[in-house]
Amino acid sequence: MSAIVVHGVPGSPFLRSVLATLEEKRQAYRLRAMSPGDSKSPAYLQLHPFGRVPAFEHGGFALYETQAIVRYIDAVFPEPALQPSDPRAAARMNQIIGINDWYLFPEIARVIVFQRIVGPALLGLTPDQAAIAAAAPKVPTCIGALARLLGDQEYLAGDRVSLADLMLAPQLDYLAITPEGRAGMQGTPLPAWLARMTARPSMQATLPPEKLRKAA
Ligand SMILES: N[C@@H](CCC(=O)N[C@@H](CS)C(=O)NCC(=O)O)C(=O)O
Repeated sequence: MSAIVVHGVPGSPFLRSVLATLEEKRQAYRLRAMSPGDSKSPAYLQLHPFGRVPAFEHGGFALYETQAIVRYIDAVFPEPALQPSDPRAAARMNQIIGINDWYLFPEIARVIVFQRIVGPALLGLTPDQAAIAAAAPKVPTCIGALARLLGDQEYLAGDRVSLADLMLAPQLDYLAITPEGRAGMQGTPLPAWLARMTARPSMQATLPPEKLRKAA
């Protein structure tokens, strides 16, 4: 089997989704660890023209966009299946991945997690309180929607872990250690789900660097 290479900045939640998916599949991979500025280098832009992480290579096939990568991994390495076969459960999984890509990351995590954790820990920045205050009112809508979709299920798309869980857990693992995220998740089933997810060997094997975990 061809070697898998994943490019990314350690600590990136999208990178962690790809690595945790590979861990769930018990597939070996090589992480090409990048520094934050490297994603805009001419060499990396050949792999990912939008200059984001992660990027993925498998036997001459190069791919970017996390949800495309994790779906590819699930297709190429079928066991254990990480996408439900039931059409409604699959639709829920896709809906939740969409919520991550359109609302949770760009409107909330990219601001609050960056300002409170990533910027201070990796770039020495001081949190921009105005940016945090502008993003905070969006937390209840997004977290509330995710909590309702989870309901009393074990995992986001039903009783088995799916790509929705593997996309969301790295994002919420960070958000949960910010005051805004903690308050938003309090009283919902999300903390118990997150505890279940973070206890999985795949999530334990892909923990962010310690300085990021301690920064919140
Ligand atoms: N849609 C992309 C988003 C990836 C993304 O935004 N990654 C962040 C790190 S978690 C990044 O590259 N940030 C650098 C930047 O915004 O320049 C995906 O799904 O892979």
